[in-house]
Amino acid sequence: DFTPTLADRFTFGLWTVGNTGRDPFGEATRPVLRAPYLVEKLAALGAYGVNLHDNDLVPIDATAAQRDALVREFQQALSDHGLVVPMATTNLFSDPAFKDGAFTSADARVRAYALSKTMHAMDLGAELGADTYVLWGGREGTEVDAGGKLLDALGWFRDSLNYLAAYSESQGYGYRFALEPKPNEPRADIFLPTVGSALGFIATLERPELFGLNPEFAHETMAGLSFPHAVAQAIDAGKLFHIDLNDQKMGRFDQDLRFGAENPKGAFFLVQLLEDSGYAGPKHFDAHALRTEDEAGVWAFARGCMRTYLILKDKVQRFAQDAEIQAAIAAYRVQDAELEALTGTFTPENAGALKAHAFDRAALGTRGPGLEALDQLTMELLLGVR
Ligand code: GLT
Ligand code: MN
Ligand code: MN
Ligand code: MN
Repeated sequence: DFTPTLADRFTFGLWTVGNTGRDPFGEATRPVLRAPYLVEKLAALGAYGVNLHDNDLVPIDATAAQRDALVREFQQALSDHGLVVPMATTNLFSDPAFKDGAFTSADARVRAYALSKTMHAMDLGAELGADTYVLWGGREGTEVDAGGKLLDALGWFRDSLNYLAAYSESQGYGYRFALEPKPNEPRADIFLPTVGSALGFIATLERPELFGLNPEFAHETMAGLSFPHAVAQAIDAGKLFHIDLNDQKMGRFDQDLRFGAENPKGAFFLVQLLEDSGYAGPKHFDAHALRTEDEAGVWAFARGCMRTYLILKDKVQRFAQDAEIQAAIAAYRVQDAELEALTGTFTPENAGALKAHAFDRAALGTRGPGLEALDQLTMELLLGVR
């Protein structure tokens, strides 16, 4: 009946169900909900965990005593309601100090503050049991490039990530770091804008094995790219460390819509990819209720994210068991034992035989692979008539 269980490993951020509806043009439309209350409500809905930025729980100007009291109260709520904190991250975007970047600021003092703040936040995450550390560089970017820092910024970013990985190891935290790309908003051009850029950058780090991706559905969509394609590349590279599920209309401002709300077909192929590849990490919904909603709308939003995932997971199983669909896929994937023997391994003999082989180019170009019929079958399955 599409009711989530802990085994589904669904998580939300404190900042997602706690979103008050503020946007660049208008004030909050909902009151602030405190972290222990959010924990209680998420647990009741069947979530497995809750993630946070340092300042979602502890205000940036809190005293040490205030911090400890808030953390103790939060830990009590977690244990009372059986929720875990699998992921933690740093708010390096709200405070005006970070207006021109954190790790990539041209001001060495801001870069140092960003490192210091992140180490404190890593301490907090470790205290709460998190094993994944997300790095979303919201302010890491530019509006104008007159400052001439493009190459320096990449170097500063790299130095910071190397430093933080060394800190994690020195403390025995064992974090896996997940970079979260986004093309723009709040900066005009954010550094490492896509999954592909982040993958390329990780290869240049001192400890690349400690770094992977936290791709977000909305962010690749904002870049005009396919989220399932991006996630497939992250999986292929062994770098899908975490995932942010939501939805987004292409070419719009950052919307963070309920998972599956806008592009259910893309969401279906994403769920298929996650389920078939055996992705075992948390499934994190990084989205929020529409600004129009009251608190009831917030919980309808959260329940909807999880239900849609489970409904699509059920569709994935039906897809795999649908004889007509599977026959169409089998027909689509043409096999040829003789040629595959020649292409499987390079030897001078295989290459020679392949070069000498006479291909029926016209036949290859004439054959229709049946994708219209296959896609229509998929649509009918999604629309509930098969
Ligand atoms: C912010 C952003 C998200 C990131 C969060 C983690 S913060 O809400 O829009 O995509 O995942 O820093
Ligand atoms: Mn967003
Ligand atoms: Mn986002
Ligand atoms: Mn996100």
